Amino acid sequence: MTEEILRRFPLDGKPVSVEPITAGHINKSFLVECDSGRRFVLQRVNRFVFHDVGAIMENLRLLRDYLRGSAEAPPMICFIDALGGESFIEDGEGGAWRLCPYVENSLSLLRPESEADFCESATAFGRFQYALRDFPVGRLSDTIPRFHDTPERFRQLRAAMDVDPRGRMNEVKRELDFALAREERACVLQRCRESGEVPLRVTHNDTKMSNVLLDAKTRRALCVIDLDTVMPGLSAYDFGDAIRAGAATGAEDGAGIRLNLAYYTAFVRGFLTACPHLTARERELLPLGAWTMTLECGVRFLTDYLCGDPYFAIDYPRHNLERARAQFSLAADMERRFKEMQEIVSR
Ligand code: GN1
Ligand code: MG
Repeated sequence: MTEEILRRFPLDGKPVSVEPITAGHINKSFLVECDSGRRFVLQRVNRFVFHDVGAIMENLRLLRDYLRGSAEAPPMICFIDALGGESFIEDGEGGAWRLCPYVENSLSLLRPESEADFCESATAFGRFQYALRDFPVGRLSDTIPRFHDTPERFRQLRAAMDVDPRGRMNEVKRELDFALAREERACVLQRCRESGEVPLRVTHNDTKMSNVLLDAKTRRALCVIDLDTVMPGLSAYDFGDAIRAGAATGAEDGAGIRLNLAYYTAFVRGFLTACPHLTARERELLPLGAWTMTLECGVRFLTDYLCGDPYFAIDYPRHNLERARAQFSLAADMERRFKEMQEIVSR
């Protein structure tokens, strides 16, 4: 299949190898090498998750045109049009494929290896948001409607509980209690969005460390990737999701993970320096954003576990449950250290 697809893109040479890239829970990616030595990333977009691939590609086009030549923004990864001019290719079996250059001499770190790495990612995501501060946010489509609408994520959890299609509910009583006891506070951010207390921004919405490519030698940020969920959102989403994923003492599915305050501090410094435009209320909401994104992600993993894991790719049968537990462990630690988290932001 990949051979046929590749024939429809302007590669400069013949593809000599196509290897799967295993990072990411959603799309399928392949590293393609041509006989010229040039490398590309071929990607099959997950349509169960992204219903409108055209809308994603149109969002990316709008952003690319807006940021073209902007010195403020970190470069964004751009897809290569197919020979027929399409931004992606239909394979006739429901698959949507697209191609972008592989960024040579770059690193995509699952987790930061130093405070400096993490601060680099903060700067890159912060600059991305800052450079788009005047972009008319309403022109972007919601590629996944209500993506960080936490109350909606709780509704999805309750719907899964009502049906319990895999009979897994008895196994996850403790996790359900943990999440449901926190529902009210978890919905505060969404209320702030709805009341207009904080402005809608262009946000990335999936700000894991691995979504910033670092220069393998200098470890400076090269570009921001994985732009499928760039949508109207709150600054607290991007700050929060980055902290969730990068300022933890272990992996996303690591038992008993806690908050790494030194990494948290490094991220705050990078992000706030890159985002001088945030309002006082936005800054104030950042720690709550970190806690909310962590709890929300746990709720999403738990919901997926109850439903039989249709959404997130898993490596073993209870992987989504382990991920949910890890996120809840991190959220609980943030609760213990919330005052410190707030102080670091206000300093
Ligand atoms: C998914 O696609 P990937 O692996 O970068 C998910 C994020 C989660 C993340 C958890 C579209 O990101 O929202 O935070 O897994 N992306 C989508 O690792 O749902
Ligand atoms: Mg992603």
